[in-house]
Amino acid sequence: METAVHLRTCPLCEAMCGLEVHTIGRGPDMRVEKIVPDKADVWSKGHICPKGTTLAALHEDPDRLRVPMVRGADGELHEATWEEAFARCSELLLPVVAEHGIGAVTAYVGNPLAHAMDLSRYIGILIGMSGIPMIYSPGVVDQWPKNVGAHLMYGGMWSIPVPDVRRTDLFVVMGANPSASQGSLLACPDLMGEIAAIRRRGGRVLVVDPRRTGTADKADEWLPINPGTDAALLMAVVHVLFADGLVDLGTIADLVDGLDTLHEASADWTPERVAGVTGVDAQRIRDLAHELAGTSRAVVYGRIGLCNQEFGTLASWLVDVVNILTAHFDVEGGLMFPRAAAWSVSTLPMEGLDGGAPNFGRWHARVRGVPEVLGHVPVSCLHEEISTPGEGQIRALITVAGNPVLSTPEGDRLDAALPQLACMISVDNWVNETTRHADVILPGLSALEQAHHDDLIWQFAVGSGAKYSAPVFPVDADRPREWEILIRLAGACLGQPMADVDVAGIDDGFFDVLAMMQGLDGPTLREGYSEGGPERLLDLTLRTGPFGDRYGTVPDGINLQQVKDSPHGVDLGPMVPALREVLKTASGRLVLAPDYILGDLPRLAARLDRPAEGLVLTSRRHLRSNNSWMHNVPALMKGKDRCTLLMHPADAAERGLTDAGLAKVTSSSGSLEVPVELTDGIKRGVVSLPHGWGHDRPGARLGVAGRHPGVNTNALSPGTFVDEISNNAAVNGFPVTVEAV
Ligand SMILES: Nc1nc2c(c(=O)[nH]1)N[C@H]1C(S)=C(S)[C@@H](COP(=O)(O)OP(=O)(O)OC[C@H]3O[C@@H](n4cnc5c(=O)[nH]c(N)nc54)[C@H](O)[C@@H]3O)O[C@H]1N2
Ligand SMILES: Nc1nc2c(c(=O)[nH]1)N[C@H]1C(S)=C(S)[C@@H](COP(=O)(O)OP(=O)(O)OC[C@H]3O[C@@H](n4cnc5c(=O)[nH]c(N)nc54)[C@H](O)[C@@H]3O)O[C@H]1N2
Ligand code: SF4
Ligand SMILES: [Mo]
Repeated sequence: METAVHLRTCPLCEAMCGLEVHTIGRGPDMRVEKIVPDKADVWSKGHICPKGTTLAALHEDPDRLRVPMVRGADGELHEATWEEAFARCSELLLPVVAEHGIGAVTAYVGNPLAHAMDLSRYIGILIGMSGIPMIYSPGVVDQWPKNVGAHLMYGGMWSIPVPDVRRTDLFVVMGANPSASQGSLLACPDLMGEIAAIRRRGGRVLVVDPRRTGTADKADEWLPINPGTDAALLMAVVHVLFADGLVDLGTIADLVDGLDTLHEASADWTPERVAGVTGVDAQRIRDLAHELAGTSRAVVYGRIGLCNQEFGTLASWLVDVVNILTAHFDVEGGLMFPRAAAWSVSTLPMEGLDGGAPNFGRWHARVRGVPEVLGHVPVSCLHEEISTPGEGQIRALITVAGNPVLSTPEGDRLDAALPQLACMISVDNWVNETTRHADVILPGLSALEQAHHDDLIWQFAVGSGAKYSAPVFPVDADRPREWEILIRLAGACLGQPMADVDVAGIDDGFFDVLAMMQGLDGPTLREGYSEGGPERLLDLTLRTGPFGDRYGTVPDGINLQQVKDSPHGVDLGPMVPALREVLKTASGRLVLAPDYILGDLPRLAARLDRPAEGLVLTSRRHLRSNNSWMHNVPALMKGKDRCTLLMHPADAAERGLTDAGLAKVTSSSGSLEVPVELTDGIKRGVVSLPHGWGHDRPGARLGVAGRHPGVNTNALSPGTFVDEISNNAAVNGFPVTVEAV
């Protein structure tokens, strides 16, 4: 039997691990024998997690869609040809646009697109060219506070600095659990290995989290904190830094505006004032400020626990502020700006937004009336926009790689609203809890059928590099690729039947626009390519990126062919100071204390006096899950039930609850029943549920997941409980009652 080894980068999370995919057989009989780490991968050097080996299972999953699905007269989804599927999309979408205008159409674009070769690059066309006035995304159940901070402080919503973990000696992790997530807005293979290495070289690692996570278990110290109070803690750290004369801006002092404003704003935020609400001792807060200021290489890192909470923007902004005030910004071992080899079309500046200016509220959500922030309103507005009649009602929805019924607040209400749409088209590989409502599902390819080179993820990587993976399995040449599907959908939004859309022409135009942004002539450059599509864009963005050959004018620069010739990847070195190039604010300076963010301090101050709320719910992740979509992989579902309510034994005893007993959890939005798991590794007053479960809906086709359904925590998440200045959902820290069933 013929055997082969294919080198691939795993597209499932930010670690970007190099894999060896061993196949046997050839042609249509070829199958994967095993997947093992690629020890020679220049980036991951042999790191892997249990998800990486399941790419074959995902490819072979009998539930994965290989052909489009179209809803028939019987109300069921049936397999269809691509011609039939495109025709049905046109038949449903065109009349909506013709009768109600493009304002009646919206899209929800989900997380996997950030990791996908085609989708990450061509989503720009669906969003930019279709005329759809606004889209929804889990960005506001994720990192929008960071985007707001970056926009206001550095002048670019995607200019997000990351901790230089490989060269730091004090790593303070707030609201992140890399032992499960493998890092987020922090691409670094084997983060837990880096944490061990910090400790081996005599450094310290601190974890600030309501839960003693797998990361806290491997750290020097776990600092339990009450959910939603990190901003108060960090304001007190800032207070101490000023009060005790510890402020040092280091190498960037000449670039920072707003120091005095911040000093003034932090004047009454003493550790004693916040100790009660945070649950962190005042002396511990003082010591933390001194430790940070006194360690030459130190860094504070905040992630989803700091974003998905009531004061997400303040907390995320303060993480950067504390690093800036302690000379741990734009220097080795501190918070630094990555330099991706290929620039990402997804990070292009948004039309109508000036970096550094809080020009939000350019429009408001029709039903809830909330102002947009960086183009987004809370994703929980979507169900109201569908179900509330009137001018501007949403009648057509396109979902791309998303499962908002499980992944977004008030998912249940969205579930109930989706059948009211006149047209729902999903670009997705499974019939999941959301896409089961679609009129047409247009599937993409499995990871092993596509080429791969990360796009967004390198923008958050602790080092620069490039890694290209060729497809393992061949695919019929005439099978529409996802990039083509997105172009056709954009055309349909403009009133053209999907089959008639000039895919190549639009693709050429897209290339030309991107080339023009680099001061290059697209039509001339295109003569050098035999075909269009994502690889041509990748080559353009690599060649015009910071390490590129600029089409021959930079002698040692890189291009896609060179990357392809290096199957284990190209290492382009660690992060280097870059603030001066990154800053795109109107003043050209770093805005330390944006008025827009400071304006939220009174809301935080009011929080200090709010009485304790019984129990509050938080979220968590598990290494063998990936948001809502990998519970159909048998190997990942082995072992005990993971969808449990973590609870402190003393809180349970007060309510007559026992380990493994069933509890009823109720919030202002909903109620569900779930088994309890007792642990002393959670702060009293806090309970924790994982998200991405609730696979028991009729019509979904996820055989394995359906046998381990779990419950949907987002049925409990109140849609209006948000970080008000970013519109980001606060899925952590809302009150719930828990009682024995
Ligand atoms: N309570 C709570 N809720 C949360 C979070 C939390 O911490 N707590 N986290 C939030 C975060 S950070 C995120 S990012 C969101 C995620 O929310 P979503 O972005 O909605 O992602 P998923 O729920 O994982 O759904 C991903 C979908 O993509 C499909 N898919 C997978 N690969 C491909 C592909 O290659 N092509 C196509 N076309 N489709 C594909 C899968 O079938 C699945 O339907 O969840 C958020 N929800
Ligand atoms: N295995 C796996 N990996 C993933 C994903 C997955 O679902 N599974 N999802 C991917 C995605 S889309 C993302 S965005 C990343 C997220 O990656 P991370 O940010 O590392 O997310 P989590 O692992 O959920 O860790 C968040 C932590 O925040 C804590 N927390 C909750 N509320 C608060 C609070 O108010 N304050 C503080 N200080 N902490 C709080 C929680 O207890 C939890 O331990 O992971 C990515 N990687
Ligand atoms: S950590 Fe796991 S899921 Fe993430 S890239 Fe590596 S193998 Fe894939
Ligand atoms: Mo995410």
